[in-house]
Amino acid sequence: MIQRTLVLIKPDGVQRCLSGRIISRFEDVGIKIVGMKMIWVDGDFAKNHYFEHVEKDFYQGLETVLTMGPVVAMVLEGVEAIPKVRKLVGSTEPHSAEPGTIRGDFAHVSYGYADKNKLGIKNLIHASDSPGSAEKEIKLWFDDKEIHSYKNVHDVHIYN
Ligand code: 3AN
Repeated sequence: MIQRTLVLIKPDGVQRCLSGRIISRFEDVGIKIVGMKMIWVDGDFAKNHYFEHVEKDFYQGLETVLTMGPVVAMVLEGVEAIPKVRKLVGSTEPHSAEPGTIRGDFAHVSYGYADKNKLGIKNLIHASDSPGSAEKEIKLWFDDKEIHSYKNVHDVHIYN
């Protein structure tokens, strides 16, 4: 099934100049970028995006990290793109993320270190975790007119 998913290169990824290398991970597997922009969000927007975490102990650090600079927001499209992108991203804690994943290759910090130093965990990237959250998150970050249907060189091998 062809799915769309929301991916954010968070401010730590943008500021570490990793945007291009992260985007290449998705392009390399044939996943298509159908929407992309740079946006600097505020605390209210962050609370909407992370509504399910607002009451948690780590929320303030999470908001601080998401709002500390612009993010690169993308809508990606591909076959079972939601789980595939999550697999490419790797597990939430960089310390535990497998080598070969984006978080495992480009970050290493543990929850223990972040909590002890009262820091948000800087794990570079966000990716929708289910069809329901992808639908909500794409609506929150993108207008319909910012999402484009077009053909690229992978289509011939995906649709044929
Ligand atoms: P993911 O981004 O892998 O989908 P979620 O949705 O469970 O992870 O959590 C959203 C964000 O909240 C994570 N990306 C991470 O920055 C932060 N977070 C989640 N759990 C913790 C935790 N136990 N301690 C600190 N930050 C956390």
